[in-house]
This record gives sequence, C-alpha cells and structure tokens, in this order.
Amino acid sequence: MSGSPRNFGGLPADQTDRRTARFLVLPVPFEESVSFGGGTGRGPAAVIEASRQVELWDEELLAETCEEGIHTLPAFRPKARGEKYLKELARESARLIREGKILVSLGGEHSITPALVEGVRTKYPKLSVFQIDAHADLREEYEGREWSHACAMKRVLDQGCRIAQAGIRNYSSGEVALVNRGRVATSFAHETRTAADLKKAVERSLKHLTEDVYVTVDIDGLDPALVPGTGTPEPGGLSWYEALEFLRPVFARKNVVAFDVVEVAPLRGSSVSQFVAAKLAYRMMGYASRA
Ligand SMILES: [Mn+2]
Repeated sequence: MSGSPRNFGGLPADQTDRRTARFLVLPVPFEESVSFGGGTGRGPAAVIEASRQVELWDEELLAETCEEGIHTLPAFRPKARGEKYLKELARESARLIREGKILVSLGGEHSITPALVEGVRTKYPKLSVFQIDAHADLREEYEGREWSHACAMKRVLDQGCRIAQAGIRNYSSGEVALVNRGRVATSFAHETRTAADLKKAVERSLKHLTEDVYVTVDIDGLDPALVPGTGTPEPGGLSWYEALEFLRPVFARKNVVAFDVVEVAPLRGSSVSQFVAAKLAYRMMGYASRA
C-alpha cells in the first residue's frame, strides 16, 4: 500500500482521470485564524496520506466507490493570505464546480467553508448547508476577524443560505439569538442521544434544507475520543455511526453538490484522526455515488 500513488485513495491512473472522474478532491491547507491548537494546515496532506490506507471496498455500501473516479488536485496555495486567500478560494471553487463534478475539499480551518460555498452558489443559487460541528460557528467576529473559523457559519448565513447543524455542544451568549432561529436549525449533541431523538433531529434537518446541499463536516463534531487531532476538541461528540445516521439521508434525499471535511490537525504518533476523516470523506463519496 505504501507504494501506491500519492492521491486520495492511492488510486491508479485509470481511476483518477480528471475528464471522467465523478469527484474532484481539493486540498486547502489554510491555517491563519487558529485560536487554540494549531496544525490544521497539515490536515489535507495527512488525510490524503491516510486515505491510501482506507479499504476501497466499502463495507456498508458493498461497492468500490473509487470506480466512479476520484481526481486529486494540487493543494490550493495562492500567494495571498488571510481574507485575500479566501477570496481567491471562492473564485477557484466557482471555476471547479462548473466542471460538473462533486467538489470535495479537505481543510484546513473552517474559515474555508464560506468561501467554498460562495463559489458553489454561483452555480447553485438556492444552496443550503448541512453542518456537522461541535461549535455553532455563528459568531459575528472572533479575535477581531470576521473570517475566523469561529464565524464560518455566520458568513454562510450572511450569504442567505439556510443551515442545518448537528453535533452542536458549544456556542456563546452572542450566538443565542441565531441558534435555532430563522434560517438556522440546530441539533444539539446532548439532545440526540437516543435513536428516536436522533431520528427526529435528522428529519427536522432534512425538512429545513433546500434541494441543493453543501455538506460541511468540522471533524470536531465527532467525539474527541475518536478524533483527538483537532484544534478545538470538545467532549460529547457524535459517534461514527451517529454521524452517518445524519449524513446518509442527506445524500440520499438531497442533491449534495459539494462537501468538505475540515479542522483535522494531525497529532504526532497517532494517525486515527486523519484516518477517520479520510474514511468519512470516502464514505460520503459513496453516498453521493449511490444517490
Ligand atoms: Mn467549525
């Protein structure tokens, strides 16, 4: 396996042809507004490295999703920094979505999501966003920056998108007025502990979303016991299977046109976090293929 090509999945040339691939993987190693633990800039490379160890036969879907074709792009590294980087990312996302493929972005900090959504909206103006995250990310600004990772979903909301969020267990007093109001439907992690409650939350999310959906998975939405390598870990997250309970029907019943997995910050001596992220990205590609 270690000798396999250095692309997502470690795939041979016939499964990575850009013209025929169903999925475009965009590594976005953006890390500039990190508030606690660093390392998300190394996330995309670590996830791609780990993806080469993910079994290509999907044990839930009983298929080799890689047969749909997965093309890994070079990491997005314009010279610009901060807000200017994000503006260029929005333009790149708008260009890539025109290729008619499902855009799969690997972060990087969560600040990249509003830029990616902005680009995707140029083709899908009625786009809504499904978010898995520990944090509501609805702050107006954080540490003086409007484009901070802690404001990612407020910037998405500012674009006029509806948002359904799951796994949430951290938000501030300033966000109270936005959580579970208007265009935001919030499922708190502590309220989806039983199968029945989880099912209710899933249905509510689906009802709230429009037909065209962008999915953003902040890896800290999962339990930190499963994904310790993330910048701002928070106890009590979704289990692997709970996350899939949310994601499976979103892909099955909506038109998911792009998704991202962000905030992976690889730890020294442990590859579990990036492996979980890689397997989750591959599983979501599988859900998209089946839809
Ligand atoms: Mn987040």
